[in-house]
Amino acid sequence: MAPVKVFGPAMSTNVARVLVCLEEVGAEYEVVDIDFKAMEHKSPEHLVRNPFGQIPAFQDGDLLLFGMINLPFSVTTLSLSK
Ligand SMILES: N[C@@H](CCC(=O)N[C@@H](CS)C(=O)NCC(=O)O)C(=O)O
Repeated sequence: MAPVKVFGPAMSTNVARVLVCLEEVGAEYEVVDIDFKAMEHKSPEHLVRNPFGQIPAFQDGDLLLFGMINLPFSVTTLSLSK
């Protein structure tokens, strides 16, 4: 299974929360840095991932998620698919 992707700087608290959940379920993941200084979070590419232009954003194959409220869903899905 391809590793899931988490978009955002790993030092961000909200990104770290996603990473903690992924560690908890033992999922393979890749952190894709988003350069805040370069306003990469407002770029057209990132707005596809998160229309609010915020981090974190989460990708599992074709599934794109944003918003911390989606975390339990995504982590449960990952747990069940292992
Ligand atoms: N409610 C959001 C919070 C995410 C958030 O506040 N991200 C901040 C950085 S930690 C952000 O992207 N700020 C940039 C902006 O709002 O333009 C979520 O659940 O994902």
